[in-house]
Amino acid sequence: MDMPVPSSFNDISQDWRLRHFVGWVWYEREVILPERWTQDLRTRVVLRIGSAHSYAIVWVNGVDTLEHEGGYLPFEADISNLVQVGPLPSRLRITIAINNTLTPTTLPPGTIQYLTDTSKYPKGYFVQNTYFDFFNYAGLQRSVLLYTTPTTYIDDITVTTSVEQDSGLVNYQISVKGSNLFKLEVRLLDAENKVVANGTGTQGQLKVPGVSLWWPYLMHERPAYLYSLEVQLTAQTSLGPVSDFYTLPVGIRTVAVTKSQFLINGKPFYFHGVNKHEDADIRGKGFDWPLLVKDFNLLRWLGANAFRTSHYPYAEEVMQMCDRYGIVVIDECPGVGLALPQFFNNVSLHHHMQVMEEVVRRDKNHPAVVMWSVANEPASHLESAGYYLKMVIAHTKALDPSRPVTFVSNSNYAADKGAPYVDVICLNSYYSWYHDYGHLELIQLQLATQFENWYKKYQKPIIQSEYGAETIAGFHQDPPLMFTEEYQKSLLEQYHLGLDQKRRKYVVGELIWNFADFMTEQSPTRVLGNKKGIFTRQRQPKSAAFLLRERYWKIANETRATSTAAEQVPPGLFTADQNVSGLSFVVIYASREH
Ligand code: BDP
Repeated sequence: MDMPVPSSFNDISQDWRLRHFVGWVWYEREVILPERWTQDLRTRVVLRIGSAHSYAIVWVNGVDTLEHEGGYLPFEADISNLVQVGPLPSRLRITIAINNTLTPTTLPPGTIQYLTDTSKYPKGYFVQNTYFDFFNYAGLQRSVLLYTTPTTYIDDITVTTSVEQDSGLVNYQISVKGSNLFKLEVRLLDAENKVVANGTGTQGQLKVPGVSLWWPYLMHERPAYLYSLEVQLTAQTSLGPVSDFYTLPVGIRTVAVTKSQFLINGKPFYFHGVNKHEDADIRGKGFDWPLLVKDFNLLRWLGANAFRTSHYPYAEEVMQMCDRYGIVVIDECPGVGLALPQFFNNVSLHHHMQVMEEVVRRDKNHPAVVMWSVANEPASHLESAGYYLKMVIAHTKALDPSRPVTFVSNSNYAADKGAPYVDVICLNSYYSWYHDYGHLELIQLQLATQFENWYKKYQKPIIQSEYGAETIAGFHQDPPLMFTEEYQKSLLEQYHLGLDQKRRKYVVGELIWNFADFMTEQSPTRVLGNKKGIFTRQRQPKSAAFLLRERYWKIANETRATSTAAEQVPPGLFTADQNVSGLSFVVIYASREH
């Protein structure tokens, strides 16, 4: 059958078996390569898969080329040897087999359960059990690309930044592959394309006097300032000279954590934002530009300055947008559903560390990423989980000493075995929803107890990383009853009163669960998915969105590092300036004066 890429395969067909399918699916297509790709042997041809959920094997012209475990990160292979042979035109058959089965050693983990009572189930009947609350969409959910580089090429760039008085410092490290006979020239350009610093060689430090820092959205009159690092490679190969060029957006900023604050550029930062999912009608978790730009416009409308990539790394285009819009990111790996003791084993630990390597390698240069999250709600009261989290966190810190590391807990403060190793405590709680449901009057007391217990024990800044209520858009009851828009609003209001008690002390953020309604497995407690969104799955606001918008703009105006009068009110109209891969245009549809 025809299958669009990128898209999840589940909601595309009319066949219910495909929607619930567990096992191997096969994608295949043919492409004809341009002659210059296959005839010029100084060209390297690469096949890159943005993500394949969850385990993938790739064949090129029937040759087993590449395997990858883990659904939300990219992988690639040099296929030059396979395409620079044989007659023209160079026809390429790409075959990708994908298996969405989750096992105790995948991330996220899952179990396969065989149901053997033949009076109820046919022979061989099994179900996939998962321990997380979103639908296990699968397939080629991000773009599959063919691209070229010269045979000697810029393989990787690592940038870290710091600030000294009014100068920015950009440390770079460049890895070149293919030859040792090369020259590297490095230039840093400002937003007006003026060269502000330059260097040579594989590593160095660029100094930017009078630096424009990268600030989060609403924290400064000029947020998200990006420089461009241009790297020019010239090299000698046995077939003659080659050159490669790469340009990397660079935001100069610092991140630090104290006992009670989260600092960006030395100023206290308060996360007021959302948790998201990659999720929408029909495409499932398939990457979609219109959806993405709509989501960013909603975030800006809301006055949100941050989100967490609950519960897996999002598409790279999302991260690029965050850099450009100043939306701060807690970058979470797919360590979700670590609910059973058998999931904390050595094979899983090794894989989890490898996944962190892939996340850090992919996202290390994004100024928007200010913290790594290695897991969501693991069974962190277990001794084995304590050791496991300690190891994953230590590994992540070794990979990137420049950012704090956390995991998101829903354990009791006294029982949690992972909290000693995090820099920031992230807590999920659902008072008056999963506990004491209907009793909104208990929220403030229970929230105060939660914060005080955790802070007293750990003396670390705390983020309320989830709270919320299931809400069916259009359901109304006053006085409020569960599942209505009034109940969601009232629950939020009670949480906000509790948060306000602590937010100038040691609570450094609040992230609503969830930005939008999203699909889950079917269950008696889910009505066509999880309905805790403040927007519907189609991105229309519930009443709570307006409540949150008022709050976020108010907090932003209070906590701004510097401010201008023009930005004291939520802008109804603004200029959209987008220039990221696959989306390169500027639309000016109204000026502030109108
Ligand atoms: C939290 C989970 C999140 C769920 C949410 C809920 O972290 O993935 O969707 O609960 O139940 O515990 O809505």
